[in-house]
Amino acid sequence: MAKQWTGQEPLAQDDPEMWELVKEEKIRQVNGLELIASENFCSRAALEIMGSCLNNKYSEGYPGSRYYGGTEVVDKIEILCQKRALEAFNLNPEEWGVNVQPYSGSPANFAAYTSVLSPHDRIMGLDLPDGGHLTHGFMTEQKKISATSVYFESMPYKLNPATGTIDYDILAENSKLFRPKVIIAGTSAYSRLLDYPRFRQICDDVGAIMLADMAHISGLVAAGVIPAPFPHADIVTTTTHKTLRGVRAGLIFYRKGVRKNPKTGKDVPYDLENKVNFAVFPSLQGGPHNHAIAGVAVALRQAKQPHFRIYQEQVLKNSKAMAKKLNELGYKMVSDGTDNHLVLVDLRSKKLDGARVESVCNKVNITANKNTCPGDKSALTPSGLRLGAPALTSRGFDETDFEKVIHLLDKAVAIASDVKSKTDKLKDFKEFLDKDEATIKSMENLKKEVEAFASTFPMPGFDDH
Ligand code: DSN
Repeated sequence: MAKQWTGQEPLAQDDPEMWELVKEEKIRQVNGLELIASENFCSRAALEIMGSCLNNKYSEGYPGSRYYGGTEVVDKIEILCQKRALEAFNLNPEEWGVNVQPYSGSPANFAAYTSVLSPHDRIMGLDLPDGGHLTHGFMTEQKKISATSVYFESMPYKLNPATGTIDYDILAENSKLFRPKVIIAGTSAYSRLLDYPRFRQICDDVGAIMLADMAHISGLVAAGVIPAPFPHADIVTTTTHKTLRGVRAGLIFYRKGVRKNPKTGKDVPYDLENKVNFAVFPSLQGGPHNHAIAGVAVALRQAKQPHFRIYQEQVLKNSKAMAKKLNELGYKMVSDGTDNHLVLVDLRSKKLDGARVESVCNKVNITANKNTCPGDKSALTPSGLRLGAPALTSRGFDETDFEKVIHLLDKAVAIASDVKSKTDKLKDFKEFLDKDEATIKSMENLKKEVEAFASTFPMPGFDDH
């Protein structure tokens, strides 16, 4: 008689098909060069929490006020996560509170908006082609794309094409005409630091709430290696799995106490706490993901350790090393360099685009993403390639290793260039990559070189490496 299923069977036995796929992905990650700027390799400790019993618990509500029983332990976990979130960013609990329940960055942003905005209120965020995020109000001439442009009236601000940096003067001018209720200081593909005091000034001039989305840079901020938005912003959102290197989730920080009205000089009390908490639950989400909250707490504790600062310093050094090597090899970058964890390569000077280079990179196990550059018309064949240092730095790559990474990327670009000269549309280009024997051979050789290099580095969080 067949043995009964008990629920104790390991994955390899219970679902061998899925086990094989996870193994395949593990091999891809270990053997590849991960350059996606928003990705990272989470610690083993935080990953352990994601597979723990905390996954099983429902706990709608907040600590001390839940809609289910049995929440004594998850209450302690959520309170600990809140405490660590404030500590990680050196925030005084009298001045700042935090909601740790958002499932990720997009819901965190949506909840933050709905906490202070009514439908059709106005927002201004950096346009997506200029380095902003979808959730900062993205729409095209034809269509409102993000829910944040469907439910709110969105007017983007842009980069100055001459410098590749945010055009604060035009933002200031347009904000006086548009009168937004919220201005978002945040980016998804921008390699320079944000001028938070300038954002504050612009917000004050029009009476707007300043919302900083620090998702990409929150690890750098926690380590104190770049300026923090907290001294200037009213609300700060972040994901927890990018430079912060935790499990996938989101956080919303909100001001408490009072703020001086810059025009009248009078103290105005903040009323964000209840609004933000209500906007997350019950307005947007259901039960919090307690395993993710605990995993975030583990990562936030790590963010206070000396090794974390060393790591973030190395991320900055590696990003600069990438920019320097790219420059030496004749690549153009938006804003000509970097102050943070990423570079945005503008492939127009190589008569190429991000889509073609990304396709070749994928075949040789270099993972990067195509990205729009200022002035791009097509999101399908944008000119840019976004390259980030956080993930490989977590594997111990230093500046010399990043030079080698760019050298390997340059070989992929040479293949893309050759194939482009022999093909027409993107579809032909991709078909050629799959069919042309000489190209397949050069990609196989490059893949071997990439994998021989990448696989020698350690991989945090994995058992068998
Ligand atoms: N995918 C993340 C990014 O690249 O910014 C967030 O959506």
